[in-house]
Amino acid sequence: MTIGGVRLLTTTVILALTGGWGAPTAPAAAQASSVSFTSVVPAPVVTAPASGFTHQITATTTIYTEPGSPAAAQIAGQLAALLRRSTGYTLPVVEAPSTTPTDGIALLLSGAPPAAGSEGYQLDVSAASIAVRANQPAGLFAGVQTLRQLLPPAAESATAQPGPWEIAAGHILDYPRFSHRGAMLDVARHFLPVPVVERYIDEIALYKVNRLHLHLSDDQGWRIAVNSWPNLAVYGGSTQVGGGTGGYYTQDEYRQIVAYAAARYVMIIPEIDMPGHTNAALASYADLNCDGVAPKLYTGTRVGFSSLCVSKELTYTFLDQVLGEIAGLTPGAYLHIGGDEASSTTATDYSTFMNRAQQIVAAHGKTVVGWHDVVHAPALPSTVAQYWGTTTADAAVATAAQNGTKIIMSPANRAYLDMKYNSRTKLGQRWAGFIDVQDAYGWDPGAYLSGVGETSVLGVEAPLWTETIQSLADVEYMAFPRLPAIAELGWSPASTHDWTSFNQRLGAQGPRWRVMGINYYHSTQVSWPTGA
Ligand code: TNX
Repeated sequence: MTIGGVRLLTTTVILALTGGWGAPTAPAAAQASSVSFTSVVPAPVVTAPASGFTHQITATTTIYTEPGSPAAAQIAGQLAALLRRSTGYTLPVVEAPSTTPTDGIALLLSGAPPAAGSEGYQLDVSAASIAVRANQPAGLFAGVQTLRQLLPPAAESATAQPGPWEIAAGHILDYPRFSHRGAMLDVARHFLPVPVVERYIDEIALYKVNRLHLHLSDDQGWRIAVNSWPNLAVYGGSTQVGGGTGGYYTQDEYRQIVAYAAARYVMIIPEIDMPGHTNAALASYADLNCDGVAPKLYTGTRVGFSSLCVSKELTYTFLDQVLGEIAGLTPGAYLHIGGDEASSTTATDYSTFMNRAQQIVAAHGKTVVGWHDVVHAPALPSTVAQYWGTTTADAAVATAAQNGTKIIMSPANRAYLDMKYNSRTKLGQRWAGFIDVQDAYGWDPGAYLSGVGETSVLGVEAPLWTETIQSLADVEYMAFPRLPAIAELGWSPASTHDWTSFNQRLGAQGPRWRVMGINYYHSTQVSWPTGA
């Protein structure tokens, strides 16, 4: 079979769907797979299982990419690395001109339908081969994440497992509903070191989340080295909530996170929160304070008490230099400037400040994201507002949206991963209410906020604030299983929204998370398979 032959298989699969299936020859060993073709999270746009036969990955399976496609080769390398660990097979990655015989897994940047767009893919599994086709590398990566979920959970194992490695046959065509599918980590309240951030990137990417917003500064800590203002990290980053030693990313470490994310098609969106949430900066430089007196470092969890000095010109020099350095380290289009809970700044000062801050970001070639409070400044036309309210109506946000402002939906009572699941949850907060899986899943980002319709919504984001969160295990406990719920709202068409289906598919992730060592919360709302 050739890569060209793989293309032919598409025709075959489509024939199968229209009733023209002949007598597919399944390998003798093939039997019903333990993993259903319909257990993928987020739900794909079109799923067409071809029941009755499976594809088997074996010791002779090869992973093919087309020549001259380094991005595809890199994605193939990632898949090979994952499966070599668990299967023990060699799984060579081979560049195959279209005439080379293949019987394996083909990852192709050709042959995908236009409907797949830039982030979508088409996946065809037959007895003989697996083909993922995409128009862009991001889509190929997304298709591989789907393929991972079609394999038995043991495929995620770090050590060799017995197999067999069967995948149910069928066809998927898939692409996202929204372009922004985000997660946020607050690394300011408790510092989270690089390996934790990288592991979280791996975990969110499996669910086709393509943005990681890093909340890099707050009252309790400044977490990124800034060469022009070195005390920010060295002093301002020296503690955290509860009084630990805190920490910060060097610029090289931040670049490492950006590169790690980029290799998983995740864009890093850095946030420097302002004018409030700035005690760590104000403590690091007395001159930033209106009265010239530096406050003490802060290790509590109150909000709303700090403000940069709006009337001092030095404040804007500071913004220009800090945001300039961060813009230079960040390939993504966005800089997040917070703007939330500025309750120690007057409304007039808030407008003055946010207007200048937005201009500074624009001058450094980036698009502003702000918490939705920014619409009161008002927002620049290009500024994206992140809705974090707990109500389904906000007149100022609706007006901004009607005037063209794009909105990221993070309603705190639905999408905040730091809210407790219920009254018995030890970690987390409760100010926005308890959020179990059904609450996280049970809303429509395109129709949630009155006056903010689908076309105004850039996407969704699940923030994880870390006042009570200190470790990877804590992060995982709060994110799983709710993060996949928010991820599905961001990716899957509204027409697939169905709790019964989601519950089944989410439950099927449990055995996978066990193998991956993810410390997930066993919500009683989810029908976990036995043993999960
Ligand atoms: C509100 S949401 C905040 C954060 C807190 C969070 C805790 C938002 C934009 N600001 O400062 O960490 O609540 O849930």
